[in-house]
Amino acid sequence: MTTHSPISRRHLFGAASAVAAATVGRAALAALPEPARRDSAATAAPPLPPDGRPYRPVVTLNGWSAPWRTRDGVKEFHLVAEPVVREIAPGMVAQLWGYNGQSPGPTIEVVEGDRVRIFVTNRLPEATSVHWHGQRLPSGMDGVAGLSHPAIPAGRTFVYEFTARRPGTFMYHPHADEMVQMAMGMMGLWITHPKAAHPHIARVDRDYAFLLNAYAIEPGSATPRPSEMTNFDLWTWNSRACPGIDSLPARQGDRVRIRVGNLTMTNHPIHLHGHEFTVTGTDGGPVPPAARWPEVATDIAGGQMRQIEFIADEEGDWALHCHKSHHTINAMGHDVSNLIGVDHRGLAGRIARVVPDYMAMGERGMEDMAGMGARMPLPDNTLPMMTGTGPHGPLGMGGMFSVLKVRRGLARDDYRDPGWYAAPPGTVAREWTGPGPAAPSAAAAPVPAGAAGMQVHKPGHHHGH
Ligand SMILES: [Cu+2]
Repeated sequence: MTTHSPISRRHLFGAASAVAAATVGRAALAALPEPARRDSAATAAPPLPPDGRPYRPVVTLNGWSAPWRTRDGVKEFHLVAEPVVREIAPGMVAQLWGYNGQSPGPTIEVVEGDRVRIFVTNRLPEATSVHWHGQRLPSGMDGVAGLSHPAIPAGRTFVYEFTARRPGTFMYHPHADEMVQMAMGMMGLWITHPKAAHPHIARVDRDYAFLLNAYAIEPGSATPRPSEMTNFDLWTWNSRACPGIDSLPARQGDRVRIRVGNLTMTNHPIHLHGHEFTVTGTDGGPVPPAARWPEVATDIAGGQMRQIEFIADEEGDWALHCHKSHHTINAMGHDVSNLIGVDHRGLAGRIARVVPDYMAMGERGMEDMAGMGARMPLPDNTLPMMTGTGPHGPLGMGGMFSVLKVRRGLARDDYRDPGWYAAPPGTVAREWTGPGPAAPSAAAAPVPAGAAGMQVHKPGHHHGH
């Protein structure tokens, strides 16, 4: 695996441009839409569509939507596959592959019935392709290198063109050396909005979208290890890990949609606190209302997407996270020994003299580590395993964790972090400082011998009550 420093990235960029100019020709290159680029991992305020049918845009968490150019009634986008530098969270950057300056690439938003043309320029050191996950399209546009069309060689630009036939939440990613290219971060979201009122698609006040992804990046390094299948140490949403994932603000009473696509190699049960939601859509399309049921967690398998919806009617700060507890921590960085229940006072210090950075699981669990980020010696460019600070102390979370922030009186399109919830007096769990429990009463009836044992019901021998 080669690694790309920012310097070699710039070098590659220039070299690839020269190759493209020589092979595509000046006239064809002049016809390409200027590729939009973004260097920041902040959530971009969604722009309203400048032309074409109107829609309410999605908010891509820590991401953005691609601008387009309309030519002869066709929406033209330009994706540039290239090495990128992505901040995973403050204190850690990763050298990934992505599109247009970021991983994931920009979200493509179109309207049902739109004719769409996507130019894909390959500035990677190897061939790639783009598969439009979930779309109905001509088979030659499906992006499986070698099956649908030849792979896009390094330095070349290919054109995909099809009609966005059905509304829904979709994804895009390579189908060429995909083990490497997806492990390196090449993916993006595709949203097709309905062209008119749809019986199974509600109008929502806030429409969030993110992809589940995962990286195997050794502590102290910056480039993912693409051969990894199970032992990932960074569980991310849109290539961001807690505390780097932006919160999801909502005005109290808003109807909120969250679209989640999974491009990892395992499933993720996504859990929302304080509200019930229904799954209103999958990558197969909108779910008819009669087929929906309430949930507080929904499992999303690899290659699936789920659209959940709810009314944000409870004010407060509500966790939204993967329910696999190993997915809400960051890189362990050590083979952590399990010493729960073992008194190891002094042991860690003695081992640390022999093994630098040695860390044992505390004999009282690992909660002590939650506030340890600042004190623990960590290799450079490594996130603490449990991190983040809430209004009441260390959060002790990492990975796939963010917060739905429901507030009264937020402005309609205000996506700025409203800060921590100021809970009304008397509504926060607190330490009990009253008297302890009464001593067990000797007057309690003794348990008759055998009462706690198993009762055997013989066939044909009915016990009445
Ligand atoms: Cu998970």
